[in-house]
Amino acid sequence: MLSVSSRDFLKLPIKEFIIPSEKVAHVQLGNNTEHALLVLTKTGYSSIPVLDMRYRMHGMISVQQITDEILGLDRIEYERLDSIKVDEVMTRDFVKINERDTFQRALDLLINHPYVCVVGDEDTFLGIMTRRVVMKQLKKQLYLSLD
Ligand code: 2BA
Repeated sequence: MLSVSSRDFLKLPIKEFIIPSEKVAHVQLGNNTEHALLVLTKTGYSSIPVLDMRYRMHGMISVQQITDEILGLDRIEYERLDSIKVDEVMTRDFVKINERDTFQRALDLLINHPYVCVVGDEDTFLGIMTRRVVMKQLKKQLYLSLD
């Protein structure tokens, strides 16, 4: 049974748990997939957001999507990377969340997604909410409830 404080906790706005945009690795629309693969490999993340020059959110791109795109019959065709744009490969079907949304909404979404993008007006990218952050907060809350 949830304690009252846990119920209140679930209703908290996500604002204070967001990883802010300036700390999130991203690529831009129009970048080629060679650049995207470089950013993904250097940062170690498997998927990152795709933004435009005005920092609006357009999609997400992953290592898996890129390698899938250049998979030939019996080899990976790396030489094609510079001619394929991020826009051609990224997924536009992504989950977004508002900074006024509750922790509970983020928790529900993060069951099926490793991270969700937080957007403001006109899809302006504000940052991400990740499973790791949610797990850390849940752990804190659980330990508090045991005291
Ligand atoms: P993944 O890249 O698949 O990473 C899965 C988990 O592995 C991460 O979970 C984190 O715990 C760890 N991890 C991976 N690369 C890391 C790194 N360079 N530094 C520290 N830890 C790393 P979460 O932290 O919950 O992140 C979930 C997903 O959110 C990541 O999935 C990634 O797609 C995205 N992400 C997280 N932080 C990001 C950032 N600063 N920039 C861009 N994307 C980020």
